[in-house]
Amino acid sequence: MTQEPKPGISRRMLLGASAGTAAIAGTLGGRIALTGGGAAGLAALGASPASAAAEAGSFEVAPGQLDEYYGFWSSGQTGEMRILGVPSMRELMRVPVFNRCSATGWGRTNESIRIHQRTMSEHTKKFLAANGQKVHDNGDLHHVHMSFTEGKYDGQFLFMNDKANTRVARVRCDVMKCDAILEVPNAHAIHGLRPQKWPRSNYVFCNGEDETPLVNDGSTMTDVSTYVNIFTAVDADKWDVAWQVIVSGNLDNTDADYEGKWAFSTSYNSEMGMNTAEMTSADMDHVVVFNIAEIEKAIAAGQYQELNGAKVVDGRKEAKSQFTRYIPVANNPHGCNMAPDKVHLCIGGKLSPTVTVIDVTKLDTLFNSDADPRSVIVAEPELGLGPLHNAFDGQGNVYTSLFLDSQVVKWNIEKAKALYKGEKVDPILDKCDVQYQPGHLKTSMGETLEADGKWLVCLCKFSKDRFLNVGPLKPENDQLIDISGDKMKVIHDGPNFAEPHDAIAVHASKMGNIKSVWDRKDRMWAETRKQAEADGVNLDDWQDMVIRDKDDATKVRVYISSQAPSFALEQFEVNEGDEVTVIITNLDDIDDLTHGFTMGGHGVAMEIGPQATSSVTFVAANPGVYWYYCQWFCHALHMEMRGRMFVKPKA
Ligand code: K7E
Ligand code: CUA
Ligand code: CA
Repeated sequence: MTQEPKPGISRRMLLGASAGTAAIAGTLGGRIALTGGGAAGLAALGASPASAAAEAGSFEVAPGQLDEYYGFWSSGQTGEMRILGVPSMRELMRVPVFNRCSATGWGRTNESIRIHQRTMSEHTKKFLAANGQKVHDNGDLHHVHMSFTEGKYDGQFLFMNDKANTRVARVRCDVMKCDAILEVPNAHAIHGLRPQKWPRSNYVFCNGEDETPLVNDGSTMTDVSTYVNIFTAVDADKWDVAWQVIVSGNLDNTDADYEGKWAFSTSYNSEMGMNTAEMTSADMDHVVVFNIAEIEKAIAAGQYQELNGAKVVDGRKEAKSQFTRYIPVANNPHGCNMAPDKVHLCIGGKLSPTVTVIDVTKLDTLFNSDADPRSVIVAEPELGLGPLHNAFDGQGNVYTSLFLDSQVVKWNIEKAKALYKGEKVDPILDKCDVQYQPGHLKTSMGETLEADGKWLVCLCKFSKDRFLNVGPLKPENDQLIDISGDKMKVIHDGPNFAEPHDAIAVHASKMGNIKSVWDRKDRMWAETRKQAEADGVNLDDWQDMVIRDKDDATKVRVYISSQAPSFALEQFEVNEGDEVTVIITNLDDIDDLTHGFTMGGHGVAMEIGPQATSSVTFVAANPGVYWYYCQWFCHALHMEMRGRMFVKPKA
């Protein structure tokens, strides 16, 4: 469905008018009222009710109204997580994770560097030392997923991957800050990532995509027989590796079942090829099934090898273990999505125009008998060109992105199964053009038992002509599609920056524990508090201190509290060459009263939320007067919220 702008009709009106009959009405704790009264909605925008009737139907999240869903978006190579409102598609927040953030100081403040450094490998430490950096400041964040309790989102954590530097991270939902990053050993390029769904997210499953020698110490590049890929289960609470499995072929996307028994991964390189021709040479690749109970049993019995601190078992085909089974599927599969009916696992064919449907209740027989591994396949409908990912409406239907066809196809699982059995039925219910070439797509609550079939976000890799030209680098296009009726309807074009791969839409009722003010004792700055205590400073008090370290006279700690519109300290003095740590505590406890600290000319800026403490360390290399200021607009006298650092020349 296309939306041709007409003279005299604003884009906003078009949005209001193009939603078909998809009026949504909901209240949520009295906070949310999304009303779909066509005529009333348009009248509020100053349009005539007559034109509303002509276009039929309406939806609107008017100014001051709240969205029904939180959308958690990945940002690809930007390295952050984003929060959007759905269905308005308004961007609400950016949460820096693997990237450096100029606004919040993430990746530069001591608190964030500690989180980054806590689990850094020796290899990375050496690399960063040689390159003069404190942490990697790029990431490639593809997949964001929320923690589950019994198959439903529990609003506790969000988990995400960094393909670029083989890391996984956790974001606390109560404050929407990253609190743990793990560099996964042995594996390379963590791509697919999913939490366990049942009984809760004890594990986060992580796919290593890039093959390397198991012991990657530079002894060979050419002996490809030494290359492996690694599947990792991360302990979601400790944020450390629980166990790893060596597999045959590589690993692309992953998902878990609703019984806590299995994890699944697609592999596009069962060939273990080192170039595109080799990686696409076989007729079939495979889906790996991981038997969680069998792996846990072996780990508990000590039947594993330890490699770089991780417990590793061998699940390769030739090891003939009870850890894995390999189900052949058409060459170069991609998406891996477990349906909320708890039975059907859908595998995107990518090079094949099909989606392969696996009945997970048949998997036990694969582990207990010599059954043909393909006997667990119950449907393989041909849907269109380039099927990548699958999403669900909770009513037995699947939405599959067709990359090459630039379409979303809606199809029915039971009909596809009937067709597979030889009945003459067409499983395809609808096709919808999208702009253009979609990758992931996600339905509201669709990867949980509470899939509600209301909205579909379709993340298109290209926007081409949909927006004003902004130069050779174009935005991507995240489209919102109404799936509440029989026919899909594109409601909204959402330009987005490099490069969302995946998103989830979580009903706002799941997010009740988000705070507006920090807890003064928050664990994020436990180490800073400890240092303050040792220095005899009370962070909860309106005070200021400049303390020279007892053991290292070149180290200075400057404690400053802030209350709009002032810093407790209007000036301080250090010596040329000192390593200065500025620790700021925001004593304001009002919603939305964030202060900042920017030290002019020193590459330093940070956010200090209400009741938060933040600290940053820099070297005062050059003598002179430097102003510091609050860069977060906080008061009518915000411009005046500044002070001076004097750097005294060496004698
Ligand atoms: Cu989930 Cu883009 Cu990493 Cu498919 S991947 S598109
Ligand atoms: Cu404090 Cu602006
Ligand atoms: Ca292949």
